[in-house]
Amino acid sequence: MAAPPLQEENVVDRAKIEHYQRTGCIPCFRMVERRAMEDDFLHGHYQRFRTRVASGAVSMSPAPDDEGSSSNIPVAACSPPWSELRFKAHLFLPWLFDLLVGSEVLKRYAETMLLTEDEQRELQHSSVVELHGEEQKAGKSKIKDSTPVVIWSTDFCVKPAESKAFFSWHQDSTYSRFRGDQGVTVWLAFSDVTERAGPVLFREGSHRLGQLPHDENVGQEGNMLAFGQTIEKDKLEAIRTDERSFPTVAAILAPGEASAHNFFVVHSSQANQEHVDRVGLAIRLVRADAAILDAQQEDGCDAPARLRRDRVTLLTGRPEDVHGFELENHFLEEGDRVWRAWRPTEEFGREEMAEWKKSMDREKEMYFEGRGEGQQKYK
Ligand SMILES: O=C(O)CCC(=O)C(=O)O
Repeated sequence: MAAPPLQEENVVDRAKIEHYQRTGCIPCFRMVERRAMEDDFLHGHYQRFRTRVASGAVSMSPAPDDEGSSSNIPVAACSPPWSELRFKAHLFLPWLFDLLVGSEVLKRYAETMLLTEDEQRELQHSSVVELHGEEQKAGKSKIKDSTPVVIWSTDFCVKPAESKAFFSWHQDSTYSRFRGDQGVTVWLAFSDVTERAGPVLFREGSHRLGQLPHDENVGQEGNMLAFGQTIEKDKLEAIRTDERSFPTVAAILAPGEASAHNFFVVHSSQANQEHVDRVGLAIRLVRADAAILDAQQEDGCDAPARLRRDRVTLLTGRPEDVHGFELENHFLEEGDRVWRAWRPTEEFGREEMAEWKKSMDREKEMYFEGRGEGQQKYK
């Protein structure tokens, strides 16, 4: 089915992209069309999801290996907790999968924000209209042949009403281990995000600082990050007090609007003082060629290039152009080397939950590599 034409307000214009390249973030753009937001579309879906999880009705069948175990002791189905289900929910919620993978706006922003410097230079020669105007509205893009972009992960970021929950100052590159030019987080608002709701705060221009050292504060009260990771004190102080070089900007959003930030951008968010929960979905987008790790990226490691094996969802480009990452929404049919597409069709369905579990296990393997058992827990 052809994608619906983009509305004027959704067109990615050169000014926004130049702003992104200069500051490392876009504080607000409309991702979900206004007309699609009627009837509390996003928040309603989210509420039903939460209610179902809270009722304990989400159950995971045991893996086929367990079912066939020789012990003859039946293995009980388990109910994964919210702290896990909030990750990669697009794999078992068809509405969420379609919202992301079907979004022309997300695709246009993704492929434009993740251009390499060479690709950017090449595109300087294209006119604004060709690149970002009429062609986009017609569902075409001049840059569609560039490197594919994948959804590396998604996570619901929920700060309960009037809670002290916060995210300390950090960079998304730290544990994802992708560089700033390889990854961008698009943060989609599911509720109104006012000044008092603890919006995401960016330090503009901080992406130019590259990877900064972080300290861990595991178990720090209220910190919603898995390891309480925070930029090292002295470095953070230098950035915090330099409002001239790194101005603070808050992502104040209405439902359906989104912000975007480069994986190297220093950001945080403070307590939610509103009487309602603050709800957003962080969509982590990565260039498909980021699966190829070079020796430089591996701290002090002289080993030859190797591939990352994270499971990811293809957003733009062709499955055959993705090397290293394993695709969640495309697979090679055995025998005839033909790519087939996959999408979730049943909410919390058996097959859907099995795919989700496979991806979560792989994500944890990559994210917690080298950590002890006790620390392998998502918040
Ligand atoms: O939801 C928040 O307030 C912060 C989330 C965040 O740090 C991120 O999405 O990278």
